[in-house]
Amino acid sequence: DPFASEPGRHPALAPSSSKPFNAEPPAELLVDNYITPNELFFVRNHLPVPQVDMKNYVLTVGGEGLKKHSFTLDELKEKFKHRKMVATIQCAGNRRSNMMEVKKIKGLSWGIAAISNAEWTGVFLSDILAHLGLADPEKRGELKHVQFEGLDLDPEKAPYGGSIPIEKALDPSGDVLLAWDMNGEPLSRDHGFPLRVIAPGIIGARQVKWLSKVWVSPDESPSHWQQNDYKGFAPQVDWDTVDFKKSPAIQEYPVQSAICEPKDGAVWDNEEEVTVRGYAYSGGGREIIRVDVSADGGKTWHPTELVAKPNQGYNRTWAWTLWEADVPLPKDSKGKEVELCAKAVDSAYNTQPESFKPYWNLRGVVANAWHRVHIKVED
Ligand code: MTE
Ligand code: MO
Repeated sequence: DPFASEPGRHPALAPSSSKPFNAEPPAELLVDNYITPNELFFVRNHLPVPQVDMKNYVLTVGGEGLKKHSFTLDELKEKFKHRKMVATIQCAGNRRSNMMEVKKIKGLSWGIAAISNAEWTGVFLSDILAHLGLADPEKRGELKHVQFEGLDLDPEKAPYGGSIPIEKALDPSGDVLLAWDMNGEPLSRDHGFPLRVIAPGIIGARQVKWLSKVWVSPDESPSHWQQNDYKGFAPQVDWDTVDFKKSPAIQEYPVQSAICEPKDGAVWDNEEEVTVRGYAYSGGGREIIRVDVSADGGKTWHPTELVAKPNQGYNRTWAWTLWEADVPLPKDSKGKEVELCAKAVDSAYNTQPESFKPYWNLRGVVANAWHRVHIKVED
């Protein structure tokens, strides 16, 4: 059994799949903490968790036409400046279950909590690439992507992999880290021990765990997850007609928000107002500037208070925002069902679409329509 040596996990992480392990924390616990406790951080594994023997661990760094280097973890820590950064990771499949309400989708039925926030410590990928000589634009030539490989292998012995554009990797304001530490502790086995990529503002899939290789190339990662997964399509594209070559791999996430409390189906005991709490996040370093909530299915909107938010700078805002509001309930709500909706606005004034229907896609990725929760007001 390739899954015989999986790590232990916190009981609050309810798995949507156990082999490989995939789990999200309860949404109400998620918004209790600006920094997600390590044991509650969602887990998204495509393959068995590898067992890494530190006696043999090295990171290989190189690329087409470049000199190859290998670093032990200690060498990486000695050679390059240490950086700390708070960043949110969101799986591109977050909220797939909401999108599935429109039409069935093949894939894990993630709720709203395939997203978490942590402080990471590591070294800048841009510093390592500068060490390879790539800070000089002349040297870059046709090199366009930075590919990552993990130590987890599929049944054909191909590693998990992903890539990001070289511009993001080289930009010191892009803040891409190779991180060994999460909230002041070494990465746990589930989160990529001993080293992972933190490519902030980009979907989780590219933030390769159990990192073994960084390779600069004219091409994107050849891995299944870069080429034939984590891509969006128009709603009419189905499994008979899909051509994965026709759509670019998702990198930056669009603007997102969700209501974590109350829960869908909750019974509410106050007919005047309802207290609503949730998170908001946008990709590409864009800051959340506003979150609006409705208690009448989107007819009228109320402002929320951004109760915990990052202060990381223009197009460099990598961490999520938590928000809260006391929203007046419509008159005569007693005994009735009420639809709560939330939508966020980011610093590029992007906002969330009203419904999933025109955005439904067969992989169920980037599901970011208004989040809707139905509660019953007590009689
Ligand atoms: N890296 C490796 N090596 N193997 C994986 O299966 N899953 C990716 C990414 N990195 C994955 C990986 C996906 S799809 C996501 S969403 C994030 O890891 C999740 O990170 P987490 O498990 O630390 O929350
Ligand atoms: Mo993911």
